[in-house]
Amino acid sequence: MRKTFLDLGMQPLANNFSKKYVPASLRLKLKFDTKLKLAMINKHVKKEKMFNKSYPYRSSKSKLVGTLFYNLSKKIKKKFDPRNILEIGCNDGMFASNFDRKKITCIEPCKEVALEARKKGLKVYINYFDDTLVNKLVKFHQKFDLIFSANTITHISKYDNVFSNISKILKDDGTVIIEEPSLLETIRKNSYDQFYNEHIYVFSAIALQNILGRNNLEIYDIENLKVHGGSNRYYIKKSINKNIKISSRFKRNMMLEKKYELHKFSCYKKFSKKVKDSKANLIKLIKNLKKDNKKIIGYGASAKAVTILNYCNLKENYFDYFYDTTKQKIGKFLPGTKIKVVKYQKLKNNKSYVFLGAWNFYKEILKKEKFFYNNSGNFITHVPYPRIIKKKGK
Ligand code: JHZ
Repeated sequence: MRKTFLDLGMQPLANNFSKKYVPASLRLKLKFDTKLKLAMINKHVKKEKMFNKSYPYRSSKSKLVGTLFYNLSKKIKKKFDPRNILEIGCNDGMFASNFDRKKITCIEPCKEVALEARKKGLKVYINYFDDTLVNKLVKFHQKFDLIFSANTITHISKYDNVFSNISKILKDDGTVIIEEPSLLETIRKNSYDQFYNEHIYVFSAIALQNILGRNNLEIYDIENLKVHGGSNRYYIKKSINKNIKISSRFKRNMMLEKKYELHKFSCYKKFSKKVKDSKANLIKLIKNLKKDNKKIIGYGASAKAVTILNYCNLKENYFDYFYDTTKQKIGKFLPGTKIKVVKYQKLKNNKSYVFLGAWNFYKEILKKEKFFYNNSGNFITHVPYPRIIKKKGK
């Protein structure tokens, strides 16, 4: 049974940046699957509508992501020494380019992004990860020692199909490493903006283990990452592989999730109440600033920011523009609004208020914007509750 716990109102496709105003047209609700203990959105948009040649997101826009990928690649080489690796959803090749090109095969359905990865000398299948491709992979590559995927699996609607296909192309003693937003962190931070049309689920370790179990796979270890607002890196093996023990770190994570009652519907009801309060408080904060004739701009036209602005109905009446470094977003409207994305410039005007659309890169941004911050510039965030971030001693 799937029970609704939150209504995010009318939402657009969060990455549909366009020169033409496109109103929000998706009624997005959040549901809890009581059998799998899975939190998910109610509507699944066709993949071709979301992930196509105009997809704007580039993982290489964040230095932090680059560093994490580099460090992980070093660990993989040392610990697993894989003969062959498959990356599902390689984006512009930021992770894969840390490896010997002969050893890694990538999949990326968004053509323009995939071509950028190919320019880095990578072998990239411009395809969705589906049955046809998996059969082709089995035929041409045999099976893989290591399969990696970051922020991709939650974007694919048929979870059983994904994992049964992964199981098909993984060697019996192979490892799967996936990184996805953490539901526990989403709830702790009240970052409801982790749910949008692309994030069909936000996994708890509990829910993911339930799905994997149906597909002859299991999590054996976990790392909690700060990136993307709080993610988990799951280490997965085949259930028949008894040579690897389940780590105590993973057991502790499961216990913590149970303590927070992520397996119970009541937890989501409480979350929903907190989200509604957050919405009311953010609206109040922004409206008060506007009443005082303050200029408000956004920093980072993220999919998450799109979700917040549409949920709170805070649009062009409140924000002058959003800064972003992504070429593919500049000159276009933030989906569902008439707010323009403009080319990023270092923050100088400390009279304006800056809403952190990329709140998850707060530390990286603060370093970049030292001048603004040190000279009484004001950042606004909604995480973990709506507020103006004050510099210590200000
Ligand atoms: P960012 C995307 O979500 C989409 P988004 C996707 N669905 C997903 O799962 C996650 O990524 C992983 C800009 N920026 O990364 C770049 C600056 O302008 O939080 C981005 O447009 N200056 C695949 O879109 C945006 O902000 C900066 O200094 O929510 C951040 O988007 C920095 C650090 C970022 O992901």
